[in-house]
Order: sequence, then structure tokens, then C-alpha cells
Amino acid sequence: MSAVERQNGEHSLPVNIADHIRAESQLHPEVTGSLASILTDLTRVAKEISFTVNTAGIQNLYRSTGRTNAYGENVIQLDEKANQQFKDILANNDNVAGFSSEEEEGFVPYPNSEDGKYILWFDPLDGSSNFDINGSVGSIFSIYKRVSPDKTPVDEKDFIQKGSEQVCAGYFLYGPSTMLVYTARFGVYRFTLNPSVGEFVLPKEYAQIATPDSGGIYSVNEAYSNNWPDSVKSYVNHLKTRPGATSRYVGSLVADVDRDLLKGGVYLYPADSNHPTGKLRLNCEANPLAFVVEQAGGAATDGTNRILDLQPESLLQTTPLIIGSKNEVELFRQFTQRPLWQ
Ligand code: P6P
Repeated sequence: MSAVERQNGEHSLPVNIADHIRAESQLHPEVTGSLASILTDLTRVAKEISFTVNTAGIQNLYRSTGRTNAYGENVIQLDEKANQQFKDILANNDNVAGFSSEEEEGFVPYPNSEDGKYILWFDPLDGSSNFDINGSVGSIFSIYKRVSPDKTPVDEKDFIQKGSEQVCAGYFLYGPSTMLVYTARFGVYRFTLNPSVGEFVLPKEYAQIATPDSGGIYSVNEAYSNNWPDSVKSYVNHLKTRPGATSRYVGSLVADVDRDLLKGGVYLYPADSNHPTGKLRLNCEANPLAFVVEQAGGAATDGTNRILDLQPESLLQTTPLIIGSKNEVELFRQFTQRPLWQ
């Protein structure tokens, strides 16, 4: 039985990720072996960071490094170690010409990888407020084809492409289990790490995830409601009046978005008087998550524009983010009476 038949047949056992990638490569020859090799390396990163997160308290990794990142946030040892694990594993993949990360000042060319056709963005570990309370945290990644000339070092224009140019994106979620959720434009797949064998496996119900068009869950930090524009206050107050409305806010972007992806609903981190351009990072947070959610039939906007249509002006650009079920995101637009975004 071929990998494709096993993946698409009435297989009783979950498909492991190596067979899945082989099947996808057979089904979609345009998904080159290079991209498949990067995804395989990312599964290695996920397993390493999963162990790091699970043992961070024992390894005393919650200590501050004494440094702040480009966003002025305190960097703890755990952030630094996760960032290094991404860098070290991808450094061995000649298909990766360079990367940028939330923990880096700029972008980083990989020496001797000028032939690489891809660049990556990643947020190595997001959800820092959850680190030491054993809450769920996540890593986010995004893969683009380079636009700078082959056989030259990467340059900034490779790293400020529109999110619609992504060829692959996804996230790792470190919670009661470790999940890997990704899309390469052919649907969204949600793998679970089987720690007994160290393999990511795909339960059939998590292949080609379709997010509900609507959902009663809304996820926002309501402590900031006094700083919101009136239109956002009206939107959230309206959500509360609907049957089945419920509020969930983990304070960890990957966990909040992943829940809404499965159950329906909306996560929002709107612009407010303290965050006039939003808090979340366009390149390494909003774009990859928007790519995944749209591939599952959802939507993501900055309140006016489709996230994936935004042309980044800088590596550090932040954006408001309203993401989740398409009807809930569309409703936000109606409340904010913004130009029709598509
Ligand atoms: P606030 C974590 O620091 C993060 O970047 C996201 O994971 C999370 O959704 C958001 O910030 C929480 O921000 O301002 O509500 O604490």
C-alpha cells in the first residue's frame, strides 16, 4: 500500500509524519523535496523544544538573560535556548538561505547556503507569561521562497514579503501534548507527538481541518477594554449577548488560535491607545497564523485589511489581529464600518 493510499485510505492507525510528507510529495509534485526536508527538520526542532519546555524548571531556564529583545521585552534563558535550537537545526539544511526570528535584531544569512531557495521566519517560543506556570506555549514558523538572486546572500526584501507569498507555515503547541499544525497550501494538518516513539502522528480527524464558519468563543484581554475604540467595545459587548457566548483567554497566542481553529470563535488583539499599531508581530506571528487559519476556511484581518495582503514595511512591524471563524471576523468589520477588505 502506497503512502498516499495509507494516508487516504480507511487506515486504523494514525499516519506518521514521514509517510504523510511522502504522500503529500506524491500528490503534489510542486512541493519540492527541499520544502519537505525543511518541514522534516522543523519536526526535529519541535521535539527538541518540547523536551526543553517540559524540563525548563529542572534546567532552571526561567532565569533572565539580562537582555531585552528588539521589542524591548525581557529575554529569559528558555527563549534563548529555543531560538538556538531553531537556528542550529536549520543551519544544517542547505535549502535554507537565511532566517529571521523574534529574538534576532535583523535577518541572518546562513553562510555557504547562498544556493538555498527558502528563508524562514520564526517566533521560537511565544506565550512567555505562561512559561513558569506550566501553561501552554507555542512556536510559530513561516517559510518563503527567497526573492533575491540565487547564489547571493539573502537581503531584507526576502523577509518583508506579503503573507500571501508564504509557501508553508504552522506552529508547535506545547501543552498536555505536543502538537504540530502546518499547511503547505494543501489544507491544514494537526499532528500529535507520540513521546513513546518520538514520532508525530496524524489522527484522521485532524487531516484537512475545516474551522467552523461561526463560533461562540471570543478570546481577548478585556483588561484593556477602556483603551479600545468604541467600535471594538460594541463588537465585544455584542458577542456577549449571543447564545452560547463564552470567553477564553490563555494569554498564549498559539493556544488561543489553535482552540478557535478547532472549535470556532474569534481571537482578537485589537489596536488600542497603548498599542496603536497592535502588539503582535506581522511577520513571525500574524502572517503564519493567518495562512493556517485561512487554509482551514477561516479569516484574519487587522480590522480593515486581510492580514495576508499587508505589505510589511519593516522586520519589526506589529499589527492588530482579529482571527478565527470567517463570520466572526466579518462581523468585526461590520462593527468597525471599515472599507470592505478581501
Ligand atoms: P497580553 C505573549 O506574550 C503574547 O505575545 C501572545 O502569546 C499573547 O496572545 C499576547 O502576547 C498576550 O498579551 O497583553 O494580553 O498579556
